[in-house]
Amino acid sequence: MGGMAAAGGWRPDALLPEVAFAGRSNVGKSSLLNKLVGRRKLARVSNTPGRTREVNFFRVNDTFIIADLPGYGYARVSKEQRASWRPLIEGYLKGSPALRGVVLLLDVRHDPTDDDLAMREYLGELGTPTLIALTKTDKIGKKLLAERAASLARAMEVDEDQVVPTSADTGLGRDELAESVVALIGAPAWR
Ligand SMILES: Nc1nc2c(ncn2[C@@H]2O[C@H](COP(=O)(O)OP(=O)(O)OP(=O)(O)O)[C@@H](O)[C@H]2O)c(=O)[nH]1
Ligand SMILES: [Mg+2]
Repeated sequence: MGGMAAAGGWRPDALLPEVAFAGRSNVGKSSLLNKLVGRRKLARVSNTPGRTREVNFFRVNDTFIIADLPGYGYARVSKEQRASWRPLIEGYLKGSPALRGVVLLLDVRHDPTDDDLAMREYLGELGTPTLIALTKTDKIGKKLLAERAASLARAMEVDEDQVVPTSADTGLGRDELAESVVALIGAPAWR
């Protein structure tokens, strides 16, 4: 549909309910979004972390909108670029009246970074319904996955039923995530 490149910049009319994908750079936001909507190249995936630098909006089935937020916390971009992300992401979250919830992605192999915890706290302050999607679960075994899911739920202070293990490679969690997103979309606006 288009993108929002700066805080307060263009965004589509808030006529349809909206869900946003947020997370660290390279965590797998664009890949999971593509998997979720069943298109290969809807959202751009790359080996260059920090690639998504705008809020990109995708209309799904003419019924809702998914916003792919720029990844935060990538160390190798310039200071100015990093500084521009926070107002962009926060401006989007505050200025999107149709936002129904956020899917916050965490790489299952890593503990949350300070940026992840700050994002979680910010969403908590806003009162935004939040789901945690664990990404790249194909990279670890099943037994470890159960442990990681429990430990990451604790670290993020959410119930385990708000945590969805996923893999853009194997498709694990795709249907569960779709159901959860549809539930968010169907819920009344929280603000
Ligand atoms: N094995 C595996 N690799 C994945 C998975 N999801 C994403 N990747 C890889 O991780 C890298 C980053 O994926 P992206 O989807 O571009 O990540 P992003 O969060 O959108 O990154 P930014 O747009 O830079 O914030 C790519 O090389 C993907 O192929 C997954 O579930 N399993
Ligand atoms: Mg991306």
